[in-house]
Amino acid sequence: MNRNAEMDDSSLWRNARLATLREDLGPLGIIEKGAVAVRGGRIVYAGAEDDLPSDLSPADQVIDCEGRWMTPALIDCHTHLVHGGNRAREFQLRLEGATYEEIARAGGGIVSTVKATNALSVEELVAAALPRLDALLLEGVSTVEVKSGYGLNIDAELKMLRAARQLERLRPVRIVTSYLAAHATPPEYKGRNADYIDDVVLPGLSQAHAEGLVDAVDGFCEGIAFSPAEMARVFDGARAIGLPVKLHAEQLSNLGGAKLAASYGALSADHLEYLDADGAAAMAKAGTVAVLLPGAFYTLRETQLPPVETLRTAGTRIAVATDCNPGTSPLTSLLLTMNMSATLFRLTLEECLAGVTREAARALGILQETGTLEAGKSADLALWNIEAPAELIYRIGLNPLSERVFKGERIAR
Ligand code: DI6
Ligand code: FE
Repeated sequence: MNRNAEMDDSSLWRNARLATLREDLGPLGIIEKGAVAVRGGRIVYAGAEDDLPSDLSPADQVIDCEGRWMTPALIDCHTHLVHGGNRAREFQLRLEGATYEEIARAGGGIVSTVKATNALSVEELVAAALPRLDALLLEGVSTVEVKSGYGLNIDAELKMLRAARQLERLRPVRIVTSYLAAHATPPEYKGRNADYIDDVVLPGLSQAHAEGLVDAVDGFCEGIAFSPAEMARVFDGARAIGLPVKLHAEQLSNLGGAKLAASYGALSADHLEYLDADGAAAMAKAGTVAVLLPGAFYTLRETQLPPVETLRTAGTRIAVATDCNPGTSPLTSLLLTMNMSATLFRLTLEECLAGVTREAARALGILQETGTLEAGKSADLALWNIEAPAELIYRIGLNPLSERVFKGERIAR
């Protein structure tokens, strides 16, 4: 991946068709014949070229987009990108009939990735994650959320978060971290979730926070993981140090996790196949974004669809993400994620595109900074070789990215 040697102080992107994703401009926030002016890495104008204030033109660099479509750079708001090993063998076993829950209860699943992750150094974790990160970036992604959760002891959880932060220094990308020690119970704490929370999850959170490694606190609320009451203790810990929360909820059953998350003002509740109307309403009221993860739905051959119509009726915001993880979603393509969201979940074009831009930014609490083409935000842009936005969600396996811009800097494909 090449980076331009020098960062131009000012640039002007003209002759573009903009899908700004600004809600006040109607579906996709489209501006035909648009221009985007950038100063010091930030958007100072995104609108009709005809209305461009004269002091913003010329610029150090003027780029003729030749009528190409521009969107905000894409955001993957739910990944487990940093981890050791892979679970191809488990995939093979599932092909022979084993279920995800059976594998998890037999000590496979998450726990096998925990072993592989514990065995690696920070540098090795970074090296393992980079190809996955690069795959995302090549499709126009500029922000990636990365969770811990395969360490399950304090040192290894911190190691994962340090690796995640390191990625930001090695690539032109914004990394947002989530502390997910409450992902699974390690074998040495089997049947003793409360002790695991006391000994590892909460003290590890304090340490990680003290080192500036945590942007939010996550958990896996499920029969095979943590109960709502247990998650509430973790969330109390997050609240005590002023960190926002989010939750893997209602993925395999309905335990009321989404409602719990909403009661803590969570940024998002994720998965949600088994969510009920009560949970959707509680999320809408709290402003908690529903993050749908079609890669896990697909990989697990889930048949229970997330209640999309219920979410729409409730007015719950919807984002979509890869859930990139070695067990249930070995997926490193947001374009394919959008296609799956459309075909499997019947999300509209607007929902798919907003789901990887504006709503994904909202789910990470960074909508002020990125996620739409709007003056004041970071100049995180994606330019596409397409005739219409629907092509972004329609094709399977074609990457039409022309170029990506991160904080005003042009990144060659
Ligand atoms: N839900 C998931 O789909 C992943 N984690 C989670 O809480 C699966 C993690 C794994 O199987 O490794
Ligand atoms: Fe996940």
